[in-house]
Amino acid sequence: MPFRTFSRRQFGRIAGWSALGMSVLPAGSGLAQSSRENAAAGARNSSGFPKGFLWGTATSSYQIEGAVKEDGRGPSIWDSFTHTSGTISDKSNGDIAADHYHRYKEDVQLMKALGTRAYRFSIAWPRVFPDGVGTPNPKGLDFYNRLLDELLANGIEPFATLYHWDLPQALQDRHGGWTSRETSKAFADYSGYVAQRLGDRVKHFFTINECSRMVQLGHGLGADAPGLKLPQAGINQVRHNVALGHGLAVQAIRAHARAGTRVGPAENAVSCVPAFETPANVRAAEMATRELNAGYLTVMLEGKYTDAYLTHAGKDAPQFTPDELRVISTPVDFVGLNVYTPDHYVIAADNGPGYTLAPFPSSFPHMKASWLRPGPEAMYWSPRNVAKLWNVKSIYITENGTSSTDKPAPDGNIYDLDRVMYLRNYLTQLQRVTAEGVPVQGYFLWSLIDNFEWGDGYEQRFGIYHVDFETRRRTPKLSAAFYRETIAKNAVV
Ligand code: PNW
Repeated sequence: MPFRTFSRRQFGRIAGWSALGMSVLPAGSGLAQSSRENAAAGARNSSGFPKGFLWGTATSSYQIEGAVKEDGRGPSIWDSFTHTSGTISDKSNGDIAADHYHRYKEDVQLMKALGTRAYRFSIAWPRVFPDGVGTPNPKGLDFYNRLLDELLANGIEPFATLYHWDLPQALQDRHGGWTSRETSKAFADYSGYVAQRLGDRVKHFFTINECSRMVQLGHGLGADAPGLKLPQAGINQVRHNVALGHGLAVQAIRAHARAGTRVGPAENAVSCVPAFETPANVRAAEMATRELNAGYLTVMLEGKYTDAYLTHAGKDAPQFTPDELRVISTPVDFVGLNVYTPDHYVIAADNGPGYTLAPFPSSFPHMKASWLRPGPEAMYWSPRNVAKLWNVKSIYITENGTSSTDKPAPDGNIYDLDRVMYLRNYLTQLQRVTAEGVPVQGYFLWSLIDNFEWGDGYEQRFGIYHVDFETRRRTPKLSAAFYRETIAKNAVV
């Protein structure tokens, strides 16, 4: 347990936060004692989280690992995409990224210094199967063996995502990637293999990260790998194949992992917030949640596409069989939700769907990234609507966070007050939803360290530890101290 073995003084030394006076405590007062007192205070205090609430951080393979040609890793569609001109705003790539492949031990110490007890990371499919299918690459899997051992030795529970968008290029070349069900099947084979090999230490697997973004940005807008701009029928078929891949993977993991292994999706569900809380608006936001997630969580949890989805798609509807719908809706153990921003504020209306999605005024505020409009209520309504609509009994917030300008002040520290403000407000809503009994069991802050932010390259920093991309040195931002204090108190601070 990190609390027992780590003092504030050590946090200051390892994380370098001593300059802000965070590390000074009377001699002998270890974090172990203060954290117990704090947790007790949190339980009494209305800002407290449930006892045993799981605090963690999240990352993904291509965004942090680097080492893209090491130990037999095959190329992924993100290697190809970043090396195509005009795709990434700062012309960068993930070839080295945060060099986590070589610095994972240091990064585990950063997690420990925060007091986190869980870590969500992703496994790079092309490290394990360089060709997508066929002969596995033991050296690739070994990296994750080393990482898991290091996490467990430091009291941190691993939560593994099987797909965070780095598809083996071979599958794109051979089958057109997710445009073909062959990729859905290959994903299940890879998932089953990983579950068998790592399932002695990984008890929680997420299948696919954010189906919605990889479908829309990767296959519709062309802004993410593989950079396709398919017609609507093609996009709808990819969406179906991805959902099928999720369902097949759930079955493969169940077939190959140890008993008691838990599995579920990690989805950036379209977040629908009542514009203000009247019973009619609350009901309207529930209906909008179901319809606007029709091709993702709704089909995964209900086993059918909604009538409105199929009517709207018309001749472009995906081709599917009843058997595929059964596979897609294989029961999951939990739902992971990435929550960044309210996608829609919803108002009840006397129209066909029963609601209006209010347009955002141009004056609505945003964080550093223009898409990231702060609406902390999304952290209440997303899990609440998912739990209510589908009777989900276990939810994890698999990502939440923001980028910030993150310029060091003259004293060298990064006072990321906008990130602290954002996190405090979202965590206040998370506390509210847990206090009302919605079964959210853990929270993974995106992200542990600054990393390669896809099309935005290194221009959007989401870490609570700053990474100098020249030296790869990690330095805690003020938000790291904020998160550490929140965890120690198990309450919003
Ligand atoms: C997620 N939106 O992407 C991804 O899972 C991460 O890999 C990424 O680094 C992180 O969030 C920050 O962007 C999202 O427009 C991108 O709502 C866009 C949205 C949501 C999530």
